[in-house]
Amino acid sequence: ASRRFFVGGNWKMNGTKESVEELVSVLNAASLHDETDVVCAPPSIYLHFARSILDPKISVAAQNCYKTAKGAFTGEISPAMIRDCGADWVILGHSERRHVFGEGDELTGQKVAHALDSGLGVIACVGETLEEREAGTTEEVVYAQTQFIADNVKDWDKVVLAYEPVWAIGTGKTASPEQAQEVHQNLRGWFRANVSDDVADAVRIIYGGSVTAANCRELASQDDVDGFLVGGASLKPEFVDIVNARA
Ligand code: G2H
Repeated sequence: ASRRFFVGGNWKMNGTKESVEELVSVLNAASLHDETDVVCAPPSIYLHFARSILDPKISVAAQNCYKTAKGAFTGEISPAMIRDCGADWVILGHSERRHVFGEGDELTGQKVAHALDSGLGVIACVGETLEEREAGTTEEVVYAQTQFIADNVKDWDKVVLAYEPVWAIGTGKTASPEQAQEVHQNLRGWFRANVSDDVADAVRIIYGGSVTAANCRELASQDDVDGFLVGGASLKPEFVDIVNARA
């Protein structure tokens, strides 16, 4: 595919200043494919620190943000603050936000709109639960989630869609390359039918859910898999192999 490969490392709620320094020194020293966009998403409290020591060729993302610039929203961070810390991206609608913290499609959409308005790129996540997959509603679920995101996007250049089946997240159960390709291809078809041919051809659809150095190459070889959102393995040196997964 002609789309630029995109690999994000979602560190989730992990790390210390010391472990961030160790991981950053591994990443800074690694030879990362030039044709791949690499983004690391540390916990918000380490955003500024990680940005200050990471090689500029690696971008930084926050893992979440709120839907307004400032105000009385104890515990939240805004896209303006994320940018002020030197980061360019934010992950929104991650399944842990949806399922652990009860954030719905509407709030996720509002966050997408505000983050884009504020100049951040957005890694927007969708994905079905095991129950939904077994009920045969995977497409219905991911299309509905994508619609809420699309309703809030004007410029798709700043958006990457992450397909993360909930049953594959942190479970060690990766979607098979065929399962991932099927949903990615269907999502691209959804863009063709509901947004435009140009967006369908250009938008990066990345896969997340137990991606490792061992399974990344076969996944990366699928036509509609344009990269990864990596959790557990992004904390380890094997993240470098995942960044370089595309032959
Ligand atoms: C899915 C993924 C990163 P993991 O949440 O967003 O995590 O690779 O640990 O399944």
